[in-house]
Amino acid sequence: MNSDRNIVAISTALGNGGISIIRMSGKSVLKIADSVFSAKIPVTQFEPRKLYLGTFEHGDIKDKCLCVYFKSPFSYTGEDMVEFQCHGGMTLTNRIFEELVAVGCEPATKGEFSKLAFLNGKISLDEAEGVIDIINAESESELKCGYNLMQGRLKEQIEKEQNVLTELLAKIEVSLDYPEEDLEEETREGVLSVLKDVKTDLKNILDTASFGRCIKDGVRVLIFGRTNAGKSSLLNSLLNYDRAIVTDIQGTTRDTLEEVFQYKGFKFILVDSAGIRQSSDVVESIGINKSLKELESADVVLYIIDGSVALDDEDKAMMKSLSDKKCIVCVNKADLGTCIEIDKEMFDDVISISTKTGQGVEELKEILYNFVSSKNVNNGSVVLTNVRHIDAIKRAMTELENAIDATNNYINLDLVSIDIKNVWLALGDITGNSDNEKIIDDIFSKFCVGK
Ligand SMILES: Nc1nc2c(ncn2[C@@H]2O[C@H](COP(=O)(O)OP(=O)(O)O)[C@@H](O)[C@H]2O)c(=O)[nH]1
Ligand SMILES: [Mg+2]
Repeated sequence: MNSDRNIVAISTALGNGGISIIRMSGKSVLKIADSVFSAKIPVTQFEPRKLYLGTFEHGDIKDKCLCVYFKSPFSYTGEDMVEFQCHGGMTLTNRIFEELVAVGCEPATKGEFSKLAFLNGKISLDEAEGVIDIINAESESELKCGYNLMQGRLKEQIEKEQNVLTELLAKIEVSLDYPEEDLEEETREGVLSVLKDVKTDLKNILDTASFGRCIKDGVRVLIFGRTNAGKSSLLNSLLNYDRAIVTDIQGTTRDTLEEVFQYKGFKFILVDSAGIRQSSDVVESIGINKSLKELESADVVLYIIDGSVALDDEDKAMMKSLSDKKCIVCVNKADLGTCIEIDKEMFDDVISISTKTGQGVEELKEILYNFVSSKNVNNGSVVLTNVRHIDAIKRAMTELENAIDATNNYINLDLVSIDIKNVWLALGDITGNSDNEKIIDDIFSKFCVGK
């Protein structure tokens, strides 16, 4: 695609910094740059991908800055592009941007540069989404997933399956074109075996979604237990600062409190909750109900017990109800001595901690880390973190089931091939080769202006 638009945007974050980058894309950007920038040689004679020092001068704006030209198709958008690296600072950057608009550029919309890159065949849709993920990454693991996506790791796998399906469709076509050769039965066997292989591959990719969700949304860790067990103290210990109020008064934490905690590149959402006890206080009771509700959405429960006093029936009942959850029992206040014994058969992990001395806190972080890394089932570079990709693979799997059922039930292979085409199209939604304008617009609207 090559429209007549020449677009411009400020690509760096607006604020006071050393340098700002303003970039343009379109057929006439070299000419536009020539009208505002002067260097040793005219801009129109610039060698591509080489930085030139010169002066930006237009209207009442003047700056000594760098300029670089990327010649189509070897640019991010695939069109001619020119970038200015001017001195940072909101006023100067905005004014240069305004002058470029004055000389014929149109302000780019959100994600327009990347959309052009997609429309010009420079990147696939999922690779573009990898770019957004890199920009928005809050943890190293998210960054890694974004990088792999941008590098086309998912695309490679999806296109591999699509190629297998295309070959299959061709094979079916041949068997239908030459019915006299009696190829149909032999073909049917082959079709079934290939479809089953594709199903295994897609299932393997889909199985990474649970790990992907933990990476993208963070692992939800609920700190749960009786009042005064030391839940808020543990939150503070894990965060390494006093976030929650800690007192020896029962019912101090009345509302749930969430904080993000990062460890070895993973993101955990720590949820401190109101302690469980019978309470006549209306606010505290609402808090207690919220804690119980949080149990449903937690990936991991840290059940905190005050180990310096005997377990009561309420503790025992509560622990029993947690046995179907990933639960780490933290026997706290080890500095005061421990007088209780926990049935280690019932829980994955039981550790002795003291938020006062820090004992066991590092061990607890390791257990949380091992929990999330054990979810990395396929150990590969592809991890599904994007609901749009997950949805497309699920749809592809449903169509695949239809194709397998139809093949098993001796339905004519020309009808089976319709299901196979649908699998192909559902997969195509991931990379964007199924021409769905709505998805494309949705994706690029999530970008920032200038990317
Ligand atoms: N000795 C000792 N006291 C602790 C420890 N952890 C918490 N506490 C105390 O136990 C009381 C209740 O702590 P808090 O974190 O508010 O408990 P929560 O109600 O479960 O949130 C406070 O007085 C804390 O100082 C610990 O490891 N050792
Ligand atoms: Mg508390």
